[in-house]
Amino acid sequence: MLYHLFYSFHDVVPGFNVFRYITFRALCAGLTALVLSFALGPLFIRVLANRQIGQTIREDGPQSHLKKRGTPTMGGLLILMTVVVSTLLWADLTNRYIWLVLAVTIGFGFVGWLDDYLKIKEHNSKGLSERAKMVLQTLITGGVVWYLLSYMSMDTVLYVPFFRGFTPELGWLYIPFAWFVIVGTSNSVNLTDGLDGLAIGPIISTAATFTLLSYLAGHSKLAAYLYIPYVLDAGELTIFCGAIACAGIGFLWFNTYPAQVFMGDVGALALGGAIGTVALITQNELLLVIVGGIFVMEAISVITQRISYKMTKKRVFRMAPIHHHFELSGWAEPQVTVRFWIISIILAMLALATLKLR
Ligand code: 57M
Repeated sequence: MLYHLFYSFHDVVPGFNVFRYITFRALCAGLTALVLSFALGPLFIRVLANRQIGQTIREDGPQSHLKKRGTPTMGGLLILMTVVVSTLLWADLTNRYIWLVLAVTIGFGFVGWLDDYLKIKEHNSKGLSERAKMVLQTLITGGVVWYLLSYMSMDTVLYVPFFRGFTPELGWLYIPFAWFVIVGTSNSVNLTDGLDGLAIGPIISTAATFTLLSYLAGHSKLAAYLYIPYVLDAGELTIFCGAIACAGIGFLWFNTYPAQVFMGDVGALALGGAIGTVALITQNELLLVIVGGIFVMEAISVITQRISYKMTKKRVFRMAPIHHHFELSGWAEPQVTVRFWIISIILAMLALATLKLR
């Protein structure tokens, strides 16, 4: 909205021409997200605590987690509010991708909120059943894929990092593939969110990387220079991703060890769904596997543990997801978190390096 307001005066105030630039508006959105997070965070946490919106802790988990009982949860509402407001203020609201990613974020946020709400109401850690969660996520994702294919003439080709000439056409397989990218990312972020600051760190590095990737995807000359797919209008997603990265930094202030607030499923499912959708629009799905490698590793650890336990009654890890394995191996919680952050930064650098290796 501010973009439309300020830019409409660019003939009168020549300086306002700067609002035309995506890079400038992405910075404005990031700063807005930071200011909102820091200004509203303490109040928000106080409201959650007063309303006793506190976390229930599983008895079968690491004993060190029992002391976290009652930590305010649903902090993801603050992240979502900050991201949505910053995006609405600084993005071009005639851009349809912006509305699509906002709808996905709010839709997945609603599913997560329902889960958190049931956990708090029933005073247990069950929440929404896995099946109900999956059905709702699938419905939202179905809507996204239908919109992309029907209205945005989405290219159903797969771009493979390192192999410039190898671009397989997915055809109808694009539909299950897109489902896998969005729902898979959403649930993997959710699994990762089990230690203070653990999920939000890689979300920041992934969103920051996608801030750049969206800009490149929407810039015809740079996209051609780097041999990456050019997606008309996708550049505006730079603002959305910048807002997520900075809202994440703002949230980390309160979620760092010892956490004053957890994001809850409302935050984790929404942020994962949002990142998956941006990867799909910018056609960087395989690059997301590298950038979001921490989320991938967490999901694989759970799948491996489940399969192994079912087939052999033996566990591969002391406990899954893998962050619990390291905790039970004697690493202090902040050690696991910070080491996972370091890995996610390295992965982001590797993913960016692939841009020059095509
Ligand atoms: C959510 N949620 C945290 C918080 C956060 C299939 C199965 C592997 C599923 C998995 C699972 O339920 N994962 C999803 C993980 C929970 O955090 C809440 O949930 C939100 C995110 N969804 O925002 O609201 C707990 O995580 C801790 N936490 C922090 N700091 C944070 O900033 O310390 C979260 C955020 C919080 C808090 O303790 O209560 C969670 O872990 O429940 N299930 C599991 O992860 C369980 N694993 C398991 O059963 N493994 C099995 C196998 C066969 C897969 C095994 O290894 O044998 C573990 N969950 C817990 N303890 N709590 C088991 C141990």
